[in-house]
Amino acid sequence: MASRTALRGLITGRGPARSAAAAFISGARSISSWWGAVEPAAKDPILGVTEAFLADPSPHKVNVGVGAYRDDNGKPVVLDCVREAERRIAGSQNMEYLPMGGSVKMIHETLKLAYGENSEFLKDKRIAAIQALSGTGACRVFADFQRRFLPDSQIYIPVPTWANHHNIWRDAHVPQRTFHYYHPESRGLDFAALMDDVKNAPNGSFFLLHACAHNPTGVDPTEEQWREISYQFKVKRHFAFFDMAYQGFASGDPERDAKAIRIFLEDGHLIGCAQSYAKNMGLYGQRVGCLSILCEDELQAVAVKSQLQQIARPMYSNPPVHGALIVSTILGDPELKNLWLKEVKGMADRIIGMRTALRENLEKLGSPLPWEHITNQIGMFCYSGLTPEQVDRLTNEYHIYMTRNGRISMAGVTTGNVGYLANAIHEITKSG
Ligand code: KET
Repeated sequence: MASRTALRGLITGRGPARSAAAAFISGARSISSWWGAVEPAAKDPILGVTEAFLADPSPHKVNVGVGAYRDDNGKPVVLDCVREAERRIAGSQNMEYLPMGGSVKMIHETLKLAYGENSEFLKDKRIAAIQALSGTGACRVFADFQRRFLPDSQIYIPVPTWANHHNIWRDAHVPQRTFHYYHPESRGLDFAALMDDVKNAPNGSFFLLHACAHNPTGVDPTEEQWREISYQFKVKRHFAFFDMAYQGFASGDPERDAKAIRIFLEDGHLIGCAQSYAKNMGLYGQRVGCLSILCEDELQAVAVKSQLQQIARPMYSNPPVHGALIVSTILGDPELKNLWLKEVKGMADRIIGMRTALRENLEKLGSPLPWEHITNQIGMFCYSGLTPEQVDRLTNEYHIYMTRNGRISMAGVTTGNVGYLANAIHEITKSG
């Protein structure tokens, strides 16, 4: 009985039950001290929102937390190109292990998306690449590689960034520094401060850059600004690591969304890149992505790839096979690839439509606040400017779930809930 109360306390983390949990834990410690000191971990700021949403019985609840695309009925989407690939694969797939580095065919198609269809680097075999456990896994293997071969290096991370970037480089024991990115007053890029930070960082520093559709701000540098950043990186001999989790979601066209990377390549940088098919192919739970590092020559690429594989082997041995086969089936067939491009554009367009609808609804309600940033920002998210306390009110009073930094996943906004969302935002912001 006591232990049941204690366990409930441990789960809910509240009141007397919480103390009962503590007492239970210290009692347990006398029997076995192994895990007695383990405290419950803090909730993840993004995935914790999904947990809270799922636990809410309200029929009005809205989830604009995690960056996961929904159709206009609020339902998860399996793309038609994926369904067709599944149909073609059915029956022919065996379940054998992939090589440590993953599917060669999937990697080849994936590199073409980042480096260009006719990339000389691909032809010259200068890119060391492995299939990764989606974008997160790609970042993590890179961070471990950085730590292993350049143990004195640090990573410069934008403020703000995707919360998990901090966890990834922390767990890889790479010291973190930050650089200016977002300018809250203008709700745009703080380009001058960013450039100062790039100039003031020690020569040869590592920078984490969002290739497009910056998360959480929805603010990207312009092409001209990317050129200046690339130039300054060249002067300072910095290393650019691109996290590209949203290729296609910024402009609706994956080729255009690779522009920042292409500028760096034109300028002769040896970049690193994390790619993910979670969002742009809707393969979230399949965990399929790619880590690549552009090297000086083929020999270096062979060595680097072998070391990346060596990091993967004791961690997860080899990556999952099914998602990789879906990707290579789609991208290896011109007809399916075209269908995919059309569907990516469709997702991006629906999000743009919802941006306009949310802004219009707020303006129609007579909101005294400016909301142009909703339509100026791009990609999956709107960095609304709502404070953590305002977000708490949205959740507690209106059952609207989002991250406490005020980020709204526009991919979760629909024709059916945009009015409700706008009204709730208006109610909690109208008094200033
Ligand atoms: N990078 C960025 C910038 C990013 O936003 C995500 C996911 C990832 C990498 C990793 O995605 P993966 O599923 O490993 O390919 N972001 C959303 C989901 C999450 O937090 O895991 C999000 O921000 O909601």
